[in-house]
Amino acid sequence: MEATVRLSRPVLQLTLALVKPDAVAHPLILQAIHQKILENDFIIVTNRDLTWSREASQTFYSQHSGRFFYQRLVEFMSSGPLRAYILAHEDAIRHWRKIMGPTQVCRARYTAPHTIRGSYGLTDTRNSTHGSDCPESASRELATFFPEFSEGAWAASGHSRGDFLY
Ligand code: IDP
Repeated sequence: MEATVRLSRPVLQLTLALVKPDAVAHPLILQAIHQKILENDFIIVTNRDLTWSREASQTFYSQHSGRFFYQRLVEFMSSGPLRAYILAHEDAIRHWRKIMGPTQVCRARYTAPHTIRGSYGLTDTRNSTHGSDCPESASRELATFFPEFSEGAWAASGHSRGDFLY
C-alpha cells in the first residue's frame, strides 16, 4: 500500500513594514534592513517611498495621542522620507515584529542586539522600523499606504510579487 504525502502550501499573512526617517536617511542602514527582509524569506509584495504630512502622522498614531512622546513621534515621522513595504510570510506580523525587536532601543540593545532596533535604533522614538501589531491593524495600515492594493486580488493572483526595487 502506498503512503500518501500531502504537501500543503503555507498560509501567507500580510503585514505593513515601515522604515522610519532615521533609517531611510542612511542608505547603508536602509539597504541592511532591505537585506534583512530578504534573508528572512519575506515576499516583498510591493514597496513605496513617501514623506508624510504632519496630519497623516497624527492620524496614524492617534491611538497614542495624550502620551508624553506623541508630539515628538508625530514630528519625527513627518520629518523625512519613509519606506513602506507590504510583506507576506507565514505568520508575517509576528515574524516581522520579532525581527524588528523591542520598542525601547536600550532594551533592544541588551536583550536582542541582532534585531533591527537593537542594531540601528537611536532612541525610543527613532527606532528605525514599524510593524503592524495585529491582522486588523495590518489591513487598516495597508489601506493607508497602498489604497490601490486589494488583498483579495493578491490572493487570487496566487500571492504574486508586485513591482518592487532591489
Ligand atoms: P511598536 O512600534 O513597537 O509597535 P508602540 O507602542 O505601538 O510600539 O509605539 C509606537 C511608536 O511610538 C514606537 O515605535 C516609538 O517610535 C514610539 N514610542 C513608544 N513608546 C515610546 C516611549 O516610551 N518613548 C518614546 N517613544 C515611544
